[in-house]
Amino acid sequence: MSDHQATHEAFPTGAPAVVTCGLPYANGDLHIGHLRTYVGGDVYSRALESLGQQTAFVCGSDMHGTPIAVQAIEEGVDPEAFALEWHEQYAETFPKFGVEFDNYGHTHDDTNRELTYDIVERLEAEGYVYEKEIKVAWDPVDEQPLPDRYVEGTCPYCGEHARGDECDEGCGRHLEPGEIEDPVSTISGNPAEYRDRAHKFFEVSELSEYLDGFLDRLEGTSNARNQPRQWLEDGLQDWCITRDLDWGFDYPGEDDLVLYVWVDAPIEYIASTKQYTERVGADEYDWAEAWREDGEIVHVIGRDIIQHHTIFWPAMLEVADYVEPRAVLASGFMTLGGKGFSTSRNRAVWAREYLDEGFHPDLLRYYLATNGGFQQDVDFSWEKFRDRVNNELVGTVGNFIYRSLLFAHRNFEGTPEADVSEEVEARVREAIDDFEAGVNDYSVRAVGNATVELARFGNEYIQREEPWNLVGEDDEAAAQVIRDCVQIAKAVAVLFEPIAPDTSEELWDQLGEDGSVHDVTVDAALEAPPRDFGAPAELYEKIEAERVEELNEKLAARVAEATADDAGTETDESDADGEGDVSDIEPVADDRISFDEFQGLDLRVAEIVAAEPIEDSDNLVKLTVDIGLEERQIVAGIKQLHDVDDLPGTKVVVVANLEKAELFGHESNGMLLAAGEDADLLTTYGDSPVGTKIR
Ligand code: B3M
Ligand code: ZN
Repeated sequence: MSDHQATHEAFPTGAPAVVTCGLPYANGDLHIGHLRTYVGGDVYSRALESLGQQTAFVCGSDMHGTPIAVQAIEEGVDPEAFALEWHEQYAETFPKFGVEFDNYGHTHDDTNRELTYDIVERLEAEGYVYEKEIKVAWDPVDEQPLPDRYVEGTCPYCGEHARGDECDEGCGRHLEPGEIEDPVSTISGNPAEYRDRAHKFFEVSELSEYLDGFLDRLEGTSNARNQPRQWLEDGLQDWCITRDLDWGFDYPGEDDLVLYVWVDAPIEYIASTKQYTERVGADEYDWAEAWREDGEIVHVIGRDIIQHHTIFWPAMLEVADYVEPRAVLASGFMTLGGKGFSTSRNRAVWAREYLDEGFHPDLLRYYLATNGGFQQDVDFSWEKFRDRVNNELVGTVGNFIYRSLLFAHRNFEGTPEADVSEEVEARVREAIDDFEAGVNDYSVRAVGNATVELARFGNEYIQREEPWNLVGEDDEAAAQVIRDCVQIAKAVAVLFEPIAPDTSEELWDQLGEDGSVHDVTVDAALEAPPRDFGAPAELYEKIEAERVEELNEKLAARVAEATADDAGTETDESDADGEGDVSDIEPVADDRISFDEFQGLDLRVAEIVAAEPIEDSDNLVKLTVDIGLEERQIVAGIKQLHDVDDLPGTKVVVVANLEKAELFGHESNGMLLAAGEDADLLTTYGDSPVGTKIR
């Protein structure tokens, strides 16, 4: 369930929706850490369409700014040609993962140029732009200005090493020109000095009150709604919207200033929607209605660019008289061995590499969309990927579909003549409700789980009803069970389409359906399947353990190499993705407890002796735990991170004097300590024997 009161009418609404994904800088290969946001956006927009919401899903390449200019200089090529090449590669890569934008543009084209100038002129006309002398970093030897990523140094807020434009390794703040301390050129390595230059500023500080109200209305993930509160409370600074740079859109009327990349980049969301309308016609989708009247604007981004999407961008939209965002979904980062993906250090699993390994894109989509909550940081492992694929896609979804359709085909040549039972109809309705609730809670994970849970029910149902024992004995009863199972299979095709578009289409064909499952809405899950269909084929294939071993070896070698490179302190030039962000950490509780109260906790070293998963629960495991004095049964929600079979033998820390509780009908006598939403189990550093008291 959502953790806040929804402030807008629930989806589907009568208005056109726009779903966007953060624009990738056109400067390097895509890795699966990037794909997490793009798959998330794609799932979300497909799910909205399945609810009957009119939706445009748009994005484009970010061609401007120093992330492009610095890379192009390093490679000795023209920035435009450099960026265009990457742009074309992205445009080809996304569809290979089923990420199908309605329009994929780029920021350096005429549509974006016109809209950008129009919006900047409105900001000026409304009196929100002024000029001010500021200090900018300058290379005194090369005689050139050093904007943003041309310079690095020390963050004035937290003291960490930072890029000129953001504190990527520390507090995550956006840094204004002139703010970074001890500046050094990233191009020449020369120590920089500060020189006075006149620049344009957008008066964001005047919009604090508006933004305060905007944040009250904003929906989406809680990180995107809560973090900006702090920035507002600290007081907003005006925002420098020009740079001393050759690459970008010229600032209107100024020869030697370009617009800051973060001005024209989000405007591409509008430009890309406009291009979509230009292609399909305004009757089909009207960009102007969406952006100027009453659209439902949903931004899907990485959590490092929350500030740009919840402060600068809505401020621009407000002054220029456009529709404000309805929701921002900010994803956590993907890490490898606990560290951020890094393009320049080759610490990554590459998008292309994944496909070259021969894996189906839907497997990765499922893993990315449902492994952990959207805002959680997720450590990638092939092991976990394999677990999810084998247990859920193969074991639960694929297994149910294949056994049901095969039985139906062999015994009834398709769908048996019968009406769906009340029980199964109600269960399908429940799955549709879960799906719809997932969309309104902005949870792509819940959208995915709705179908997996339905398939799990399907397996239990067929197991319980044993149609194989009914055939020849009670054919009518057998027909009823299989009729129900085929209905569930059809519902799986419809409801799983956002997560696994390609295999859902395949299932749709296997069921003998016409057209594309992409074009139907969730109601189709309750409509009767066609009478005849042929022999099914397995939808998903198991991944063997040896494959994972191979992949792990490759990856471990790469991570070791990248980690060795990290011994230096240089920052990553090309990545927007970094590591832990202090602003994401829960604040320390206000109420202090006394030492006596602490002593009241009886914490013990213990060892897990046996573990079995609890059916019907996503995370709960029933454990037998040796606490030295006795063995206890404890129920713990730890399946997220831990493989149940690996648990026996693990040393843990137990609260031994906690009240007993009953969870899913099982007694729990004590509690295990674990960290975070993943429930990362606490263990001991040395080998203290079980029963040892912890103080
Ligand atoms: N190009 C990439 C990033 O900072 C940046 C996003 C623009 S979204 C309008 O993640
Ligand atoms: Zn900082």
